[in-house]
Amino acid sequence: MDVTIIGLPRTGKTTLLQALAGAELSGGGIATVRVPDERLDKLSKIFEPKKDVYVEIRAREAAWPGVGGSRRKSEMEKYINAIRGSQLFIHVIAAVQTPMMTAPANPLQDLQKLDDEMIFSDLVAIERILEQSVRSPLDPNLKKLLERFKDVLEGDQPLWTQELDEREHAMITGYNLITLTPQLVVVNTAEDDEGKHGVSDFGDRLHGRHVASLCFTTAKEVSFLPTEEQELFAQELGLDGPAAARVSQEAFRQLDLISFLTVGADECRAWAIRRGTVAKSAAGVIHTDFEKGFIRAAVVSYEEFMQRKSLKACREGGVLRLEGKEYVVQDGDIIEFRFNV
Ligand SMILES: Nc1nc2c(ncn2[C@@H]2O[C@H](COP(=O)(O)OP(=O)(O)OP(=O)(O)O)[C@@H](O)[C@H]2O)c(=O)[nH]1
Ligand SMILES: [Mg+2]
Repeated sequence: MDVTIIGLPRTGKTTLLQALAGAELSGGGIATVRVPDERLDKLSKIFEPKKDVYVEIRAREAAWPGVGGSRRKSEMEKYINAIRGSQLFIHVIAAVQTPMMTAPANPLQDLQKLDDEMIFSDLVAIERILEQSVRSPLDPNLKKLLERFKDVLEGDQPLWTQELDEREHAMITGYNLITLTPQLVVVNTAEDDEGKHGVSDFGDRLHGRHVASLCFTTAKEVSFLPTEEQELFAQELGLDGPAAARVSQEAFRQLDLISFLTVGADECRAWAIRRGTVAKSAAGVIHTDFEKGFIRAAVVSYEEFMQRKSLKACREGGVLRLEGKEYVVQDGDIIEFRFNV
């Protein structure tokens, strides 16, 4: 999953990225974050596979071009290229005075400011497309959708608030509208204010976004420790856990993702899918051949499995179910796909 950290200057974006990566970042600036998964930890202990593969989040930072004034088209293009393909924006706001900040921290105002900029940017983009359509007419359905979006934006609402069906989604993705990408809000707090900034601080300005709050500098220090020590140190500091764990958990919530697991002597692995995904599509996340040749899925829940600790015992105990292509995969399902190639 690709995510981009956005936010006003000096809010702590780089610090968060380093905290997620657990290291100083090299040139490319991409942090690969392993989504912690206790279930996979435990399954790997049982199967002792050659490798275990966690869900990965690739995160990078993109500074919004020229806040509050001069913004050249080339800068905007650069920005759009930098964020292309992101499934989620992590919108960082600061509730703590960071060095070089010129005014007292005001997280609500910052949130509003960047939201306004992004909404305005989409509005300009849509107006441009509609103007051009006078000369080369648009598909009537696309035009209708753009007009609907224009109304939404003019009402100061970002586009991620809109439910789109698959057809609408396909029509609009090429246009790189910035507020179509869902966002998670992450608040950079003072050390003693961890977890204190929540939904109630921002009210309806969140437009449905989830909020996580943590002290980025502390999070960075914790993440630079050896993995075994991180959890303990976080506990001692009274933190909810390491940053990578907390932010990825919220990212999953924001995108309504769940994970299913595959197990075996070669590999134990976690896979992220949207809640509500049916077995046949879940198979396609692993391999298109699995989806095309799908026959059945043998499924056991993680909890049932852990009572027996082997697939053979699950089969014998009658808890390994055979499900068809329409089965809605549940969080923590352990699945073995049967397919034809
Ligand atoms: N005191 C304090 N300083 C912080 C905190 N978070 C970040 N900083 C400092 O604030 C400065 C800016 O942080 P960055 O992470 O570079 O912020 P940024 O958003 O990436 O900044 P730009 O990329 O320049 O827009 C750095 O010197 C950080 O060490 C914090 O929670 N407390
Ligand atoms: Mg930075």
